[in-house]
Amino acid sequence: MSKLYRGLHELYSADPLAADERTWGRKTDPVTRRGFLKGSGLVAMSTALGASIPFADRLPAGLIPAALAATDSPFEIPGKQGLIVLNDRPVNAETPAHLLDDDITPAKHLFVRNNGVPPGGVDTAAWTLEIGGESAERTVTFTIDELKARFRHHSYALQLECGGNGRSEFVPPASGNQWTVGAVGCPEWTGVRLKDVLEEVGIRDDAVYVAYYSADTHASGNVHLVPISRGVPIAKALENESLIAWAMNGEDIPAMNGHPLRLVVGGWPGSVSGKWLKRIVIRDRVHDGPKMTGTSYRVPCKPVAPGSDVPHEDFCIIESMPVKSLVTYPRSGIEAPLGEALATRGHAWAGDRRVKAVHVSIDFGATWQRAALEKPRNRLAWQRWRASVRFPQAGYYEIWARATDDAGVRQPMVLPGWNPKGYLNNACHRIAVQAV
Ligand SMILES: Nc1nc2c(c(=O)[nH]1)N[C@H]1C(S)=C(S)[C@@H](COP(=O)(O)O)O[C@H]1N2
Ligand SMILES: [Mo]
Repeated sequence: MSKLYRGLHELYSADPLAADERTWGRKTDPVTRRGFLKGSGLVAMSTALGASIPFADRLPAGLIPAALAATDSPFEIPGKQGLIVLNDRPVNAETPAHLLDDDITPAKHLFVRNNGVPPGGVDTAAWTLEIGGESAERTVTFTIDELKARFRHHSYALQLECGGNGRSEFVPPASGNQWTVGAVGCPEWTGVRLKDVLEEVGIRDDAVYVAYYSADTHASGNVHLVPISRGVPIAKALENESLIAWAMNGEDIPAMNGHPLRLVVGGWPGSVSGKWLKRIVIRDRVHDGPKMTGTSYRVPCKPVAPGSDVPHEDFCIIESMPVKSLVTYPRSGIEAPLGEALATRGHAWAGDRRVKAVHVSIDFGATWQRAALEKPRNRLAWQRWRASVRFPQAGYYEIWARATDDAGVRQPMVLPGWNPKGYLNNACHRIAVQAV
């Protein structure tokens, strides 16, 4: 087996669906180890341990018991079957590309990116959201029921992608979660417009930025530290699609994705979409919370040579994410019958922009064919593409997909713009197919 195939098998072997698909090489047992998530996974965890956990209520949310963490079989997070766990302290898990095939990403297939420890024992009825800050006319606190009663409800499909998605391809490597391609998804979110709530409270003329504070706690256990508090320029906050959401796909947002309330600011790095939302501040300056300053979610303002040491003052804050696409069908590693057309498909998205075209190649980028491309369901939702490919003779092929946005910018074939923290890798996605 080549290195590529070994990599693919390792990546996909955690998927319990693997057993009933034709794939090359070694088959691993379905998942045997389960991650522990407070409230939802206790029974599963006890079963896996073969013992009850007397101090379960003291176990930090998301912590995987050492008895299970010590083996090297893959993890599974209850409610997130098939996701690949990259880290359990804090929990970070990504979705294999073929599990992102749905137009609207189901809750179980939305990646999890936690910077700290999620709040336990959430009481939705008692949850409050405070709106304030130096550029707010006043400070107002809302319960979730008040938000629901006082403002119009809106639902949008909004794609959410971690700024570090694709980091694993950086050379020299960048530290942080080694996401491959699956820190992205496009669920349908329901809530109220951030704009409606901010305007009700009152926005002063000197407002520059809108930022969040949340209920998760710092992984170190230090209660004085905030794991993450980020924001966006006021214009982005006031867009119609910037939501304070309580539902995902018509149900409560999953605990790991921010229940009971979160921000969803589509098209920008996922880190601006604050989960477990407790406070919003209208700022008279660029927000300076944790993970806003230094080199977090920033890239060199001008391109640098790979491995460069970049002075702090030469970094710029990431805004819109770049154009990108995924091949979500077929699953990498399948065998395709020779002589038959193979229907392939995926999604494409482009941050604040729209995708204008998607092309696919089966000859390593030498020639390209144009794929059919659907309109987004709404602004800032990903777009479905489809193409039919035919393999001329038996052997090994790759399907490559390449999207172009409405400003004419298209995905590079190889890692673009190396940067020290490993953000914004929008290189083309490739999957392997064997024609037989
Ligand atoms: N409160 C809080 N909000 C957060 C985070 C976090 O750790 N804490 N992670 C951010 C990051 S970096 C990303 S990419 C997205 C991930 O959202 P998801 O876990 O629902 O997929 O949430 C963002 N919002
Ligand atoms: Mo992120």
